[in-house]
Amino acid sequence: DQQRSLLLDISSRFSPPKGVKLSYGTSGYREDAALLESTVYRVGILAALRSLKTRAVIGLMITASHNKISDNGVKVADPSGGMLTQDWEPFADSLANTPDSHSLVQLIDAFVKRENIPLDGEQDAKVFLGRDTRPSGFSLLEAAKQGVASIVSAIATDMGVVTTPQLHWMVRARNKGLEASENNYYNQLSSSFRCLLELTPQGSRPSGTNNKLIVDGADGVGGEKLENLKGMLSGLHIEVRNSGDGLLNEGVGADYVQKEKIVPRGFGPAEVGVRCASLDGDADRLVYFLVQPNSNKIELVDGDKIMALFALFIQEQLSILNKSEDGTVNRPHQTRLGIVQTAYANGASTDYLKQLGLQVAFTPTGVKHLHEKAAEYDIGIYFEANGHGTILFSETYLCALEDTNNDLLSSSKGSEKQKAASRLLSVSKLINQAVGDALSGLLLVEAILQHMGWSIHRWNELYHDLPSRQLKVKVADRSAVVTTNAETVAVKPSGIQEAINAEIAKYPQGRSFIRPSGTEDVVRVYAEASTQEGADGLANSVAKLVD
Ligand code: NG1
Ligand code: ZN
Repeated sequence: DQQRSLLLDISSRFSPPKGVKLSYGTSGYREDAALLESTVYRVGILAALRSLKTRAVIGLMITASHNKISDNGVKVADPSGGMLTQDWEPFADSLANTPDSHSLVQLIDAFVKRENIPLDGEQDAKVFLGRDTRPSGFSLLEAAKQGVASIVSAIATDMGVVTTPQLHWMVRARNKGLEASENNYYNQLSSSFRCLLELTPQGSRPSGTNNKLIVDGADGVGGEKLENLKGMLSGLHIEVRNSGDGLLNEGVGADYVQKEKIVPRGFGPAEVGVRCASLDGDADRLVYFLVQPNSNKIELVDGDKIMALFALFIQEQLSILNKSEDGTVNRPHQTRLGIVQTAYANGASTDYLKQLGLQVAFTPTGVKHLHEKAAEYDIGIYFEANGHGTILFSETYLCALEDTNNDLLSSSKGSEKQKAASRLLSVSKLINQAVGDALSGLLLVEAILQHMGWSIHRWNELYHDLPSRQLKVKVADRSAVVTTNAETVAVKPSGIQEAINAEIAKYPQGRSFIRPSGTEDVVRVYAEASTQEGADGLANSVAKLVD
């Protein structure tokens, strides 16, 4: 039939690279860009099929985030704007690895039948395409378009060069029946930011130089987008550096800053005392930092600390809102606020959050896991230490909050309660509900600092990080390491966990775990201890056990 011959015809132009096994990992496919054409083509097909199955718009993003410029990658956004459902990952894997057009057609045939996908041409499939600034993105975009075009009645819309969170946001907005252009995104962020600033308590706004923020754009797409956004903001002075003239991710960006704890290119002694932030290559990660005097080292304010700031602010608003007239907390109006971290969260951050009385849950690494867990609460906050995270508000909770705010607006406009409700609503609009977003996260950090009247130093003092060390070990087969309990315990190779425990026992406040990376061919080692020497020593001895 028509569909079959279309697929055979187009797919014969895209052959997978020989001898490479691809796998849809923590963040889709990621490889040397030269190896990816057929994979991106096939992910185009997958996105179109997913759109038919869900009867909604699907996103396809071409990026390799913080990885080097010669790499690229591709990932799919589901109708909610979140990551592709895990049920489809095995299909994604078989699709990418099947050797030729005939096996491809057979595979698709079988999957379409099994999933009951309406492939009769009666229903349109819609896929939004986006890419970051990598030079290879242009030809890979063509491959994605061909993939979508291989499904009868599927339409691809090119959103151009965008951040990963922008594309996810657009998919989510469109599926809610809203307008979903880049301008709509900027408008929503800037207007909710303005609302939050208007609700800042009198007298807490820091003045003068305190108000300047310098942002390292990783020489990627985020810097350029922040330049656009910043023109729409008042009450905040942002200077963007590394916004695309230098080499992407080379000595710059959130990943570099967080892992190396060294100033990014273009920052130096002149920035001592200034609030600085760093985005990653596709602007879905955000960290803050302070340049240390007389060295190229930085004081890192990581994803965990961003989360602590968000949690504190949300908790404060909830306690105002949920307090009854006699000062006690209204039980029926208790809001389920949940915090989600991974084993990489600094132990000091977990202690701090628990000491605030918050519920802290752990999931394996990878945004899809954190996101899913956070979605179980009325308000769920998740962050990875590396700066990827966001705040999720459940639909039910948001509706109730809208109602409460409307009631308060008519009964006691301008009261503390009403302001707290308004602030929470503004947060839900400012913070990207689809996926972690460095730009929206940055605006929320800035709004909260102004609300609290805090400098970055004050914020950084919320708690002190335990010294930590991350190492990676190249191994023949990383899948030899199998973990359980949110990756904190290694069940394979057998005996290794006992050996790790024996090392941990040698260090005060020692903690360490190993896990296979989902994005690189390595086993990662993490260690924490009361001193930096301890953390380094523990990481090194655990790495030796893996080797
Ligand atoms: P892997 O390679 O699975 O450790 C890394 C990050 C994740 C996540 C993904 C996607 C660490 C330790 N791991 O995953 O948190 O961000 O990349 O980019 O930072
Ligand atoms: Zn990224």
